[in-house]
Amino acid sequence: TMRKPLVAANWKMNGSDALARELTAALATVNLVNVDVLVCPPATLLHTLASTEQCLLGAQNLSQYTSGAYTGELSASLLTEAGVRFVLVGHSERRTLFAESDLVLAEKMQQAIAHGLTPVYCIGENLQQRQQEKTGQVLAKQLAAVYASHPEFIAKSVIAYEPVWAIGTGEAATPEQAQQAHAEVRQQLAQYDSKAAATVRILYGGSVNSKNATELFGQPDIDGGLVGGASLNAEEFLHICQSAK
Ligand code: G2H
Repeated sequence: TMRKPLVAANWKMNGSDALARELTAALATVNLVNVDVLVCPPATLLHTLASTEQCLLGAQNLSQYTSGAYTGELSASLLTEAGVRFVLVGHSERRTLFAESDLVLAEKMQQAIAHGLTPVYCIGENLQQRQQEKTGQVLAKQLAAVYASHPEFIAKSVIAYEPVWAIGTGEAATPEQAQQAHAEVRQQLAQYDSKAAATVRILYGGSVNSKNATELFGQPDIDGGLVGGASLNAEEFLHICQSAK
């Protein structure tokens, strides 16, 4: 495929300096030429991974503001100075636990792209929405919030489809469920820019592990994964990276 797979680790508020070192050492033992590996550690660990050639570096969040009196926040330019090239935007934990609205997320996407960061824009339906067969609608709304006014952002983004009911539950979507949602996302994006929709990488997230990765990543519209819990074990994460081709 024309889309190079990307496997991303989202450590969330976990990990340690030791894990960062262990992971780079593990990645150095294999030759992962056909897959991009991205690690998104907590911000205090970015420096440990910044000089490694074994993986790309990402942050888990950024501010919607450029600079100023925003205690505790990190701007896009602070992140780029720290060696960051990717940033998660709109992870469901940010949307729900920290009440990040579509409006704020659209601003964060603007900040990321204006500073040359590649945003990994996370979308996905919750269990109730799926049961009510509103998945397509939810994904369309989350995509529209960013891309309707900025179709040119699609080519500069990575998308992560993460069904909320599969996050950290050990219950991943089936490959068929995931493929269907990914195809839907690509179709939605094609309304805004059909060329970019064909080339944008859409990652699956939600209880990816070394056992289910191969089949998930083998689906035609799944271009890799966003891995939480299973990325906290270097060997397991390595296996998942090797499942993407
Ligand atoms: C979904 C995923 C990583 P986990 O949040 O973003 O986490 O693999 O633990 O479900």
